[in-house]
Formats: sequence, C-alpha cells, structure tokens
Amino acid sequence: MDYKRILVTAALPYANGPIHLGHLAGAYLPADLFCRYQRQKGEDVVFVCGSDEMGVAIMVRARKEGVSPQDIVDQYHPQIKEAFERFGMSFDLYSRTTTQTHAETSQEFFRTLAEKDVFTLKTESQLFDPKAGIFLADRFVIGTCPTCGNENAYGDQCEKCGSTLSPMELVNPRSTLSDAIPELRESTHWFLPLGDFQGRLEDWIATHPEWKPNVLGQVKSWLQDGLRERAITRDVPWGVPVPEDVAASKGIDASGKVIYVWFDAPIGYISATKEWAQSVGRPEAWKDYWQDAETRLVHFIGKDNIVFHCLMFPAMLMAHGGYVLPENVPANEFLNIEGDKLSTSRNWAVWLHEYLEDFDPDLLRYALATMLPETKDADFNWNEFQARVNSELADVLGNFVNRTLTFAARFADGKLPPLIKPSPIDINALNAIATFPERIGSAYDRYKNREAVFETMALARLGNKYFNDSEPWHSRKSDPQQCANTIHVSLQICASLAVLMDPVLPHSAAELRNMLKMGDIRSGTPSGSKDGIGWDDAAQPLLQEGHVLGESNILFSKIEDDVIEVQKAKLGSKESSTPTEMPYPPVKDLITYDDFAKLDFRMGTVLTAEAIPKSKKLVRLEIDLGFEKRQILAGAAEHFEPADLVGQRVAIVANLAPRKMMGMESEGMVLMAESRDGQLAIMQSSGEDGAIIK
Ligand code: B3M
Ligand code: ZN
Repeated sequence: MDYKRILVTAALPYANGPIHLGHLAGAYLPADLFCRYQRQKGEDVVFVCGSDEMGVAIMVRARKEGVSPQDIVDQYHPQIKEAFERFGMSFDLYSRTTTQTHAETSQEFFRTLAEKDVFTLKTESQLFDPKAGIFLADRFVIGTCPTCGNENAYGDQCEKCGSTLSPMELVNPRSTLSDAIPELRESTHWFLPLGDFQGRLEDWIATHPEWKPNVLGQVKSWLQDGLRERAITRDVPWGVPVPEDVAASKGIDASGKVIYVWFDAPIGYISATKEWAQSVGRPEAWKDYWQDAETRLVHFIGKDNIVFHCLMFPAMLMAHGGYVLPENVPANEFLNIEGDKLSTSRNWAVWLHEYLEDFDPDLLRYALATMLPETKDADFNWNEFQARVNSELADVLGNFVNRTLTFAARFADGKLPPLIKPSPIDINALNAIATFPERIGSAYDRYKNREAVFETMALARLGNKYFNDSEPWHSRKSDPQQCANTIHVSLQICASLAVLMDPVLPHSAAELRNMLKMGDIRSGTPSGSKDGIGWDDAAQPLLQEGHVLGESNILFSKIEDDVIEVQKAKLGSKESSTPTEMPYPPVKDLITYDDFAKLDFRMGTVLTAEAIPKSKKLVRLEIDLGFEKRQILAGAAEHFEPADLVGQRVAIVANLAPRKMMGMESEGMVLMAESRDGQLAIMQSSGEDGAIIK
C-alpha cells in the first residue's frame, strides 16, 4: 500500500530516572534512524514522543526520594528532554503526559468508550496496605509470579517471564511501600474486556505476516492464551482523573480514582500529535495523521511493551473507531552491558547524560546501531565501542574523507577538478555509488538498521579501497590528470556519504557537508523545508566541476585505552548517577540490655566462598571462628564475587538458630551494612577469630 504520510512514535519514557543505553537501543535510536531516512526520502513525517509522567512507577520513585510525584517529573522531564536533544533525536515534538491537552484527550477517549458501553464495571476485593493506607496497584506490590516463580514480580507484570498480572494473582504479596502484608478491601473499577476484541485482533494481526518474528511470537502466544479483561482504573492519588460525569452516570464517586497509566500513556501519542499540530498553526492536522487510512503509523518500542502496543492500544483504537492501526511495531529485544543484564539499581548501565559529558553523540549512535538487539538480545561493551570508533569511524570513514580533502587542497587547488578520460576503476567507482541509496534506504525502510549502517560504512570502505588502488600519490607526478580524476571521484563519494550517513551520524554528516560546502539536505517534515538534497540525489555525482571546497577538519579521533578503562570502571560503581536522596529508615523499637545480651557476635575469617547454583542471592561461605568452622549462607551474591570474599574478616551472629535454605544448613549470619540504595559493605575489625564483639 502506498501511504501519504508517516506518523512515528517512540515509547514514552517514564520520567522517573535518566535515559540509559537500554532505552536508546530499544526504541529511540531505531526510531530516529527511520525518521531521518524517511524525511530525506521526501516523506511527510511526524515524529512524536514525550515523558510518561503518570503511573505508579513515578510514585514509587517519589516515595524513595521523599518528594512529591510532581517534583519527580519536574526534575526528570527536562533532563530527559535535554539529553535526547543532545543525542540528536529529531522529534517534531517531545511532550509530557501532565499537559492539559493530554488530560483532556485521555478523558475524552475514556468517555467515548464508556458511552459505547465497551467497559465492564466490577466491584472486587483488592490488596490494601493497612500501614500506608493505600490500595496496592501495580508496582506498589511485589510477590511470587504464579507462572514462573520469580519472587519479585510486580503487581502488573512479571519482568522475568513477561506475564501480565493483577495484584491478586501474586503469591505471597507484600507491599513495596511498607513491607506490610496486604489486607483485602473492596473497590469498584472499570475494566477493558480484551476478550471481546480477540477475534478482531487476530484477524488484524493475520494481515501482518511481515512483522518481526520476535514481535509476532509474543503476540501469538498472548492470543493463544486467550485475552483477559484488564482493570483500567486505579485507586491511587496520582494520574489522569476518571471523568466525574462518567463515574456519576454509574452512581460511583470518582474521587481518588485515576485512569491506569497503560490506558493513558499510548493516548499520549495522540495528545502529542495534537500539540504538534497546534505548534505548526494547523490545529486540525493531527486528524490526518491518526484518522486517515493513508497514514503509515509505526510504534518503536522495547520488547517489554509489545502487548500494550500490539494488542491493548489497538483494541482501544478499534473500540473508539475512526483511528488507524499501526502498520508496524518493530520492537527490539534487550541490550545487555558487558555481558550482564542491564540493571539501574546496581548501576549496571551507561547513562546518556554521563556519556555525553565524555564523548560525541555520533560515536554512540554509530556503535550502538551496529549492536542493536534487532532479533535477539545483544551486548554493548566498551571495547567494541572503541573498536567501532577507531577501526571504522576513524580508520575508514574519517581517513577516507581526510585523505580526499587533503589531496584536493594540495593538488587540486581546493576545488572539484574536472573528470577527463576516466579509467575503468574511476567509472566502476562512480557506478557503484549509484547502488547505495536504494540498498541502504530499503534496509532502513524494513527496520533493518544494522544492515543499513553496515551498508553505509561499505560505501566508505569502497572509497578507501578506490583511493588506495588508484595510488594518487604516484599518479600526481606520473599522470596529473589521473590524479585529478581520483580526487574528483573521491570527492563525489564523500558528497554522497555526507547525505547517506546523515541518519546514523547526523552531526558528523553536517560537518562533512560543511567541509564540502554542499548546502542543506532536505528535512522533509511538513513543518520543515522540502528543498535541499534528497536521499536519492546521492546516487548521482553531487558536486559540480570547479566547486569550491571549504576548510577540512578531522572528523573522528581515536579513543585511547585508558579512556575506555575509565568508562568500564563506572559500571556497577556506587557513585550512581541517580541521586539517592532516600530517607533513612526509622530506628526500630527499644530493647532492653537483656535482649541485647542474648546475642553472641564473633569475629571470623572467610575460608571458602562459592556461588549456589540456581540461587541469585545466596553464596555459601565457610567461616573460621578459631574454635570451630561454620557454613553460612549469605545473601551477598548480587554484591560480591565469591573470590573477593575469600580471606575477608567478618563479624557474625554466632548463636542464631540454624536455618535450611536451598537444601543447605546455614549456621549463623554475616553482618553487613546495607546502604539506603541497597549496597552491601562488610563489617571489619582486627579482632582475632572467635573474638566476642560487644
Ligand atoms: N513508560 C514503559 C516504559 O518506559 C512506558 C512506555 C509507555 S509507551 C506508551 O517501558
Ligand atoms: Zn513470571
């Protein structure tokens, strides 16, 4: 099908922390590559995103930092927005879900579905935290996943197996607010009966066999299990309020009830498009992008958001009527860091704003694009980043541009020399350029970014090889016209590169165009200019004979090993970039001296330490107390390597009744200091083994 326009969305990041590489690899870089390419191709593109500022994730962060949810989003939204800008995200609009437009748009959507009798209403017992005085929705409750046994599944989703859950399904639920065991209380909520849409969703999904296998796989397994209804309202004090008129018509008091974040967040894409339309002075234009069948709607997301974008939001759009459905949802898998799962709590993450303090955005855009988790989880590691920069950007692309411009300055008077009697290798090179725009472009259009970026670098490789094979350093004396031809052809390759590398390396491409004095490329948006050099123009020689070149600079410098070592050392380090203004836990109730005197603390030395298979947390220690040896299972596996524990002096509780864990006896407890952000430190003393601590 031929589309008239393209509407691109990238998942709305929660405004509860900064952006890291996992975010960029999942949704943002792929979306930006796609949009930059399509605009240059001359398509009418609108690209919207914004901060997701509602939902329990924000409230959890607010409680941790001891501030209000509004404070949290006001802190992170501008940070996220700025980091995206510096990275080169080419959003037409970056909004936030606390805007008036968004509240109205979500409420209007909710109202329409209520009027169409799409929802069901149910009064049910729900988990209530008696200490915090609040219903435990979503991430306010954790417990064991009934599907996979993960002990830390959230009330809305198990991040381990991907199941969507409701808090009542958790085994052994506990409140994340107070650790209290929840009680049951009754409350009435609106539900979206997804089962009613099962047939229509199946028919629609069947029209998209071309979607990525990782996406279709998840979608089909959801459909196979049968879609269940989902509560789309919550009793929490932060969110878009349930419209009072809708509640009143059912005899319900709306106060304290808000719309579930996964209902309002995707509507955020619509609100952002409305705000964009306002900003360009065509307030009705958003309708073309959402309601005209000739729109190609594409949602870029990470794999944990697949069900919401492929089933729930489409069901909402179907229920409302009059909206287009996504043409594709090219979700990426997860990005690991240095072989380990990305974890923000362990600071096993690379933060965008920190990266940008040390390096140019384009280096990361390029390196990350070569490592995107397009079909399966992928790994980012700093050595590979360094290798991509040094041996590809610097040695191939940068070197080729630099040699060409240096030769042009020295032996062609800084101008494009005429091409006279070209040799077969000159003609071959010129013919080869012609094939690149289509090859690179079709890869971007099919969401194969790694392939597109590989083909882009292939053009630079071709240039470098052509330059080497032509040996202009010889011909400059033996055959000056042949040397001039080499400079001519090499400059034309540089000019095509300056267009074709724009999606992945926008800042360097602009710099290169500047060095070549090429003028602007087309920006293609309805708000921007349609003039300038377009994508397909790069198939032909772009520079005219006699064209005067600008000043040349080094495009990419190499990165030294010690710079990379500094980056590696930041991983997992305690100086997390996320501010830890967590409150101190209150001091426990008073005890008597007699209570204290019952405890027997001793010094000891760790003799051996080994990981326990199948246990994430526990490590088995053998400890020498001087007078005897003990086996103790310590919950320290996530904080220390077993080898680092051997030889450590530790304080232990020596008279704790033995406990069985993972089929093994634990004969005591090792004392450790736990920081407010969960980091563990060993208590040390020079007292001899067996010494009493009092
Ligand atoms: N904020 C979840 C996430 O950041 C959510 C995405 C919303 S997209 C409409 O993974
Ligand atoms: Zn699970």
